[in-house]
Parts: sequence; C-alpha cells; structure tokens
Amino acid sequence: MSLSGNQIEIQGEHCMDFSELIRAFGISGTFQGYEELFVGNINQTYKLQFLGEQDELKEYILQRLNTYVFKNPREVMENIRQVTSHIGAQLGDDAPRRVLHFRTTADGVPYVENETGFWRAYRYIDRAKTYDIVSADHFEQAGYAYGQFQGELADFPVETLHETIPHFHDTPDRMRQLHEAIREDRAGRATEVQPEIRFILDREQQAGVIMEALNSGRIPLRVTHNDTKINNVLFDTDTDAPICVIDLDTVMPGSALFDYGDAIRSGANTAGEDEEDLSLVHFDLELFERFTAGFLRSAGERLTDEEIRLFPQAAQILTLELCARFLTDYLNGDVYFKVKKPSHNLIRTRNQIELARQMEEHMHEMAAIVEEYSHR
Ligand code: GN1
Ligand code: MG
Repeated sequence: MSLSGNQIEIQGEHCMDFSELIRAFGISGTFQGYEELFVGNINQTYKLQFLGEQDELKEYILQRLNTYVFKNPREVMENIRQVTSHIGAQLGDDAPRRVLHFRTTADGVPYVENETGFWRAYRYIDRAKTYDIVSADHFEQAGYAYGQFQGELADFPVETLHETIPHFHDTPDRMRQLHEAIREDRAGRATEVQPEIRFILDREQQAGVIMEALNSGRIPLRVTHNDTKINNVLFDTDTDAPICVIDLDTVMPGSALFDYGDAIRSGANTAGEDEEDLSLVHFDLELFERFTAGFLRSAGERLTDEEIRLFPQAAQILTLELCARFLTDYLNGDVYFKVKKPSHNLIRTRNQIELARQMEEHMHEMAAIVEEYSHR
C-alpha cells in the first residue's frame, strides 16, 4: 500500500481520491488512509483516518448514498439534520458519543454532490462496536435503546419529516411489488422459486394488519427509525452498554410496530439473515422476551394497549415483508440490495421464510410473553 497526498493505492483495487470531499467537508489534519467498511446493504461506506495537530487520531465516516434507493437524498439529509439536532439538544455533555454529528460544507449543507455521487461525512464514534448476532443481554439493551430513541423523538413534529421512501413499511404494497415482479419476471428466475412465492403469497392477508390499524386510526403515527437491525445499535467497547442508535436514513413517520417488529426479525434469529444453512436459523423465544422487556421498559408508558397487543404479529409481518422484499429483488435481477453472489437474495429470502415459519409456530407463546411484560 502506498500513500501520496490524499490518494491511497490498494493493489488490485480501484483507488479512491477523497481530496475534494475532505476539503469540501472542512476536515483538517494529515490524511493517513482509508478503508471500505462492508456494512449495510445499501450505501457505500469508508472510514478515513487523519492525524490532528497534537498527533491525535481523528476518524470520519464518509458515505456515498445509494440514489437508486434514496431518490431524493437531500430530503434524507434534511430529515437526519433535524432529528440529530433534536436529539442532540436533549443530551448535553453526552452528545459527542450519543448521536451522529454530520459535517457541513461552506454552504452549510450536510452533503456534497459531485460527479462521483452524493456524499456525506460524520465523526466516527470510536471505542464502539456492533453485533450481527446478539446475546440475550445485548438484545435487551438494544430494546431499551430503540425504545429510548423513539422517546427522544416523541415530541418531534412528525409533519415536518419527508417521507424519503414512500410506503417503506407498507407490507401490502410490498406484496403488490412482489406480484409485479413475478408477472414481469425480468431476470427469468420465477419458475425456480415457486415454493418461496407460494409461502409468501399464502400469508398475504395477515400482512396488512399493521397498515389497517394505522389507516383506521386504531394505532398512532409516530416518528420511527424504520431500520432497527441489531447492528444499528452501537455498544461501548469499555462498558458494553448501548451508546447510540445509528443509520438514520429511514427516520420517517411510521408505527412503533415497524421498529419493534424489524428488531425482532433481525435480532431474535440465532443466525444472520445472510446465513445459507437453514438449520442454523432459529427463532429464539428468550431473545424475543428480552428485547420485549427492554423495549417496554423505555417505551411502554407511551405505547397504547393496541400497539403492545400487536407485538407478536408485528414481528411476523416485518419478517414476511423482508421475505417479499428479498424475493422481489431476486426476481428483478438484484437491483436494490447489494449482493455478493447471484443467489444472495434467494438465500436471504429462504432464511427469512424459515424465521417466519418458526415464528408462526410460537405465536401463542409470544403473545403470553408480551401479555406478561405489559403488566410490569
Ligand atoms: C437495508 O443497508 P441496511 O442493512 O441498513 C434496508 C432495510 C432492510 C435491510 C435488510 C433503506 O438496510 O430496510 O431491512 O437492508 N434499508 C433500506 O438487511 O432499504
Ligand atoms: Mg439502513
């Protein structure tokens, strides 16, 4: 690896010149190098290192937003800016590690648009880690952290947020998109995935429960995170406690059930969602219980009885939703999620189908757990 100015060359790899972005974001210090972080299924993420005046290490995350997914990236950044300053104002001295701090340019905007794409930069939170597969203790803490995040935004004016991806957790609309993908069969893959299509479409009716409750006003619209994967909570490496909820791209008006359900889908699976060996996919009731306990401890007071009653169904619906989204992308020829191999989206689909199938078997136990904790 050799270094010249802001350019770093990694043998056999395309090398990136970040000098214009570094200047535009007003990042000072001597550039040391960068690495690409292979996190998330959507954006491209790099960690950049600098030495400051006192030879201290300064690290930043530079991200190129996926503008196929986020058609209006300025609105994404406007949402994030409002949300982070709302949360930051409540934190005081804790703020540097508890909320993301985005860099702004000389024009005062938190992004740079150039011929290479739409970029943003924020201070890297060090001494922190994320988990893709989680222990019961960590998952309970994550539940508390996501409930707290909703609490910090409870008084945020929901009408000022842009809906950056319309119908994001509208599961019936995800089903509609699956039907369309089957009909068009753009990648010629529909015949090989008939069992998967059947599994998902057999459950189309139940997929509408959250949207019906929202549309009829039985449950409230709130400011929600909408991407509560377990690896979107940062844990402190010293104390092992959660410090910060990250990945705010999809903070939008939504239902508390989207956050609850997606977190269970992501964290109560003993295997990661990329796991191909389905014998490792196990819906773990203890993990379910512990997340529920943590989430109710921080969010329970605000939630309505109806929201809490729908917890088990929300977990299943969000899992079905991801089944539909991964399969739709597989049928469309992998245009949305990043894939490492042609079968990647199919592997994810099967993984989530297995999880949804197991959840179905445990609905009564899930309801009993929720009932128990809702009275605490
Ligand atoms: C995407 O990129 P990442 O991992 O934060 C997706 C989520 C999915 C998730 C599944 C904007 O999130 O909705 O649940 O992949 N984000 C978007 O792994 O579509
Ligand atoms: Mg995300």
